[in-house]
Parts: sequence; structure tokens; C-alpha cells
Amino acid sequence: MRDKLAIIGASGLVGEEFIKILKEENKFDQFEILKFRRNRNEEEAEWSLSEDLDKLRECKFIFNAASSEAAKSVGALLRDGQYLIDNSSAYRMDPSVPLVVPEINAHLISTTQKIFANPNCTAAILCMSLHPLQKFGIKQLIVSTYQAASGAGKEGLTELRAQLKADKGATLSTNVFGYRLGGNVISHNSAVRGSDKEAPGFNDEEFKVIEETRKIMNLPTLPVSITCVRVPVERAHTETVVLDLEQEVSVEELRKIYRDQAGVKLVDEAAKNYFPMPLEAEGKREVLVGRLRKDPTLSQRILFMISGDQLLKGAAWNAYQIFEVLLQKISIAER
Ligand code: 2RA
Repeated sequence: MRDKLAIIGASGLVGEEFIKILKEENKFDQFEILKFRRNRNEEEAEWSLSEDLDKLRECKFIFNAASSEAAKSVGALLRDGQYLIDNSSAYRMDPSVPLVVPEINAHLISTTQKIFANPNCTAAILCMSLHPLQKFGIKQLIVSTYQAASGAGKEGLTELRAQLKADKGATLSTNVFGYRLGGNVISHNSAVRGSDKEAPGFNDEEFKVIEETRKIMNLPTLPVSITCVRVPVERAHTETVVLDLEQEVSVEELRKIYRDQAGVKLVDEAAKNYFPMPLEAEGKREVLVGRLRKDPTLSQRILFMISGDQLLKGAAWNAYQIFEVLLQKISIAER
């Protein structure tokens, strides 16, 4: 009998990518796949688990591409031998739950753990570029993001597409981003935490990247300065990074490191002004890294840019990689 694999949020962008990957990796037919979709009842604002809980109790593996509320409901009913890979933010900062980017911390995946958190997309692709430099000592990080509309789901993508097609003065829906994103650049659409004691004025996306980067990299006190911005791009997030290291490293050495690093693709041809771009990152499992250079006034400061498909390495592909490692560890444990 095949094990059951549930996908919660199967009709969202991340759920759809996860299903596509299962098919590409020849896993789809190895499991009995149960797809749970949002809004079967269009009147309901949020997907309801109540009628599906019994079905979920029978599933060995559950991938949540829906809300934190869905993740909490599922997390509360998990019994031994059931596993939740959660793409929401519900468990990411829970000290008892590993926050996993397999190239960095696959050792945290164990069969005794029931929940595995998949990181925020912006943090996941960022950490892919930081990890190979950890041996030089990471002292300080300054990041600016250029985030795609589909990071806000199908609704965000639809809103941007409608705006890009419309005349400049036309009245259009701005429900997702608050302002017209087409032809514009706006501060990330998550809530600004006005009175937060730790960092007033930062928004939720910035907080997630700061906290999650520290957890994934196992650098709990790393100074991180970040500004998250939404740009009128359909898919793939871009980030510019300024990194202060303990040791000096040459650009040639950096190029070699990124050329050899699994999950990363070096895109760094100055003569052609060919550097990471979202249109090139779209659909790729690797994170593009390039525009590598050193600050001429600070020898231990390096600068670069990255572009990564936030639906793949930032979500579905990373979750699938966690699933693969988990399957291998279960198979070893059962021998
Ligand atoms: C965004 N980080 O792009 C989100 C996607 N999960 O807004």
C-alpha cells in the first residue's frame, strides 16, 4: 500500500509547483496524493480544515503551502510517524522545530522530528549565497530586496498583470499591494511594526529575514540591516548584498567558491553586463549569484547580487529537498 501524502494549499502557486516537482522527480505515483484546496466554499475567507481532519490523520506526509492557521491545526493533530513540512511562518522560529535549507543544515532532519519548517523565500535564497562564505567569518550583513509580485500569491500576480496592461490613469484594484505596483516600486506590503521595541519601523518581511537568517546560519547575534521592496516583476526575487567578513577574500576566490557550490549558479560577466536577473532565475532551482566585487575602501567588505525563484528554492523546491532527505532517513531507520 502506498503512503499518503497530503498537500494543503494545492491550488496556490507554491502547491502547484510542489506537485510539478513531485511529477518531475517521479515521486507523484509512489504516493497516494491528497490535494486540499482553499475556498471550496467561496464564502469562506480562509480555508477550513474541519471536514478534512480525519483524512489528514491518515497521511504519513503533509506539506502545508497554506496559512499559519492551517499549519497550527495540522501540527496539533500530528501523531508519531506523521511528518509536516510547513511552508508557513507558524513554526519557523519555534526553537524545537528545525528551519531547514538542506544544503546548509540537512543534519537537522531526523525521523524523530515531526515538523520541519521551510524558510521565508527571501531568507532561503539569501542564505544560499551566505553559506559558502561562512568559513571566512560573517560579521555583518546589509541587504536590499527587489521582490516579485507572485511572492504575494496568485492574487498578487493577477493584480500586477492587470496593472501592466492598463493605461496609466486607469482605476484598478490595488487590494494586494495597497498601491499600483505596475510601473512602480513600493515598500514591501507586509505590516510595519511601528512600535516594536527591537526595531521600530521594520516590516514583517524584514523581521522574518533577519530572524530566519540568524537561525538558518546559526549566527544568533548577526547584525542584519534590511530593506524589503516590491518591484513590478512577475516571478523571482532579487537581492543586493553587502557583507563584512572577518577575513579578506579575493573576487577570484569568490567566483571559484560560487562556481563549485551546489544549488548556486555563478552569473558574473562584467563585459556583457550579465548578472543575476529575475527573468533568468525564473523556473530555476539554483540561486543566481554575481556582480561580485570588493569595497575599495574596506578590504573585508564584499558586495554582490542574487536572484532566485522564490516559488522554487524559496518554497516548493526547498520543501521537496527536505522531503527527499526525510525519505532517505526513514528508509535507513527502517532497515
Ligand atoms: C513575499 N516572502 O514575497 C513573501 C513570499 N512568501 O512577500
